[in-house]
Amino acid sequence: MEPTTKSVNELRAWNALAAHYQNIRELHLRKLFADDPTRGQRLTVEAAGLFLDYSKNRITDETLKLLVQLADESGLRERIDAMFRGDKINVTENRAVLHVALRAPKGASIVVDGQNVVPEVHAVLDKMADFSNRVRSGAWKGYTGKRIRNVINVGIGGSDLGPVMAYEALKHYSERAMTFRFVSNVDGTDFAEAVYGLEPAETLFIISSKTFTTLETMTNARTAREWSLGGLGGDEKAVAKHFVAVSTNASEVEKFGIDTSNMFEFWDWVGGRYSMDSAIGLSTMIAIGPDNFRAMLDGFHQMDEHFRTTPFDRNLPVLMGLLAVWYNDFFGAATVAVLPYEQYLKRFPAYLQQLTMESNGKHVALEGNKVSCDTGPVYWGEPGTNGQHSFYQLIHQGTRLIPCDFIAFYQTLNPLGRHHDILLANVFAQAEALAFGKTAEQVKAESTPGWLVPHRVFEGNRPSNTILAERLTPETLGKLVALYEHSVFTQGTIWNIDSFDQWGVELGKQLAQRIIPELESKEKPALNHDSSTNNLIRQYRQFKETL
Ligand code: G6Q
Repeated sequence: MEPTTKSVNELRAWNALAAHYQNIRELHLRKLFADDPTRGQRLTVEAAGLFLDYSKNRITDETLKLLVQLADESGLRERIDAMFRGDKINVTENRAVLHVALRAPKGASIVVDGQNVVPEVHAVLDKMADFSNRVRSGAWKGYTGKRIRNVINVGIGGSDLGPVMAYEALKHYSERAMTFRFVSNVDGTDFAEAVYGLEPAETLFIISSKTFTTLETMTNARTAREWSLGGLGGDEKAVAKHFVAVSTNASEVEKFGIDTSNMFEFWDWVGGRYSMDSAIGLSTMIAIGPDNFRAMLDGFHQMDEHFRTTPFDRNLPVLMGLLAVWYNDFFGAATVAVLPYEQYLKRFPAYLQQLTMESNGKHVALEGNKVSCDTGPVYWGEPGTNGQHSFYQLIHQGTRLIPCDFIAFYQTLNPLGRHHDILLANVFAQAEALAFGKTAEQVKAESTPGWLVPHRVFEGNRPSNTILAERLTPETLGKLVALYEHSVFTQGTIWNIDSFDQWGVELGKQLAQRIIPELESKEKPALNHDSSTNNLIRQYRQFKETL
């Protein structure tokens, strides 16, 4: 099928879905399951070791057929091919989108501007591996000859969230003799707490910034240099032993004073929020070692291949992306909850927030016209079972529909008595309760007083996906992240938006640059903002004068 430039609500499948929605909007999951005793096995798919149960979604076979048609009519096949081929599908920045090249095996060929980028990717990986091994073994010494025991990644957004999430997710595999910390916020507290109790002589900073110009990162990097040199006697030569950079911008790295032989490169075709598997993952590699890092890349690659080659009706990321569109645009569900039943994945929802919302939080289609439907839902979540004791109430009995992704593992990395069975019982129970609820009859049958019955009824019909995998390994983490990356891609393709730019973050940055001198100037500045902003600036200046 030819890709289309039609707006999404002009597509045949979209209109068929709108009509179909009217027919099935009231259809209850209780009925769908009662009518088809095999539904719980039938609506499942396993790929690359991830098992997806999507049976507890408010869909019929007809819904699925129409959603797959929507993917076809939206040109998803062509878009996938274009991405993997290295076409410049990030049109507003005129860039290829090739995070898939970061995990391509050595012999693969992916050509950007006439050049196969895969050998460069592997050259950087080898350089990272060599460096990581030297730091881990103690062969890399600090300026005073002491070995490095602490690694601090300084970066923000895509240069922070992936490394933080991956470190937490893979802590089980990490070098426990070393300390890993992360500084992102320009709030000095972040830096102060990150270095608290650490020895400069044993501390290595990784300055991670694609552009090497980001205000927060460069501010933190300069503070780090002062802290480091301050503790090492002030000799500039110490910088080479305690600072490395991950960037695309060699000249800025050099200006900062980092030896470019200690720079780990990546490329403009790697988007920030798609970069945890590039050199931005250097802290991850030092923590878990090169072999584990390569296993993670292999997991990513397995999911890439599944996404690239599998028919849409059995394609995990495509199915998840289509279901997200179904709820977002037809049920009007504004959010998706991601609920990992795995403590190590505690930062996974925060990571996904950037991946999903920076990618698909767009109101303009590729051609520049305003989109005709809602785009990117809000992604949020917390690990289970903690969430059950806070916000799940709203998911079960509130007035809003919140589709949930439950994530769990058959095997725990920390077997302790009955913990894991109890954990898994909870995840299964939550999905069951959301789908099937509890009727007034059931509540009455428990001798509940009449006035209390409505409060104790669970309507049910609240949809969820359940994703299961054997164990949280580096490889599994790679698969999970790639699953969501490609689900985001699928959604963005349906909405016909550029999932790879982020112009929405620019205005605030520019305004902050204008306000900084207004806060710092000795002279009272002439303020030309709105009356609220002017007043806030004056309030702050007045307070500063009292110090
Ligand atoms: C992600 C964004 C953004 C970026 C940060 C940091 O896709 O582009 O979050 O990662 O703004 O940018 P630098 O790596 O250039 O410092």
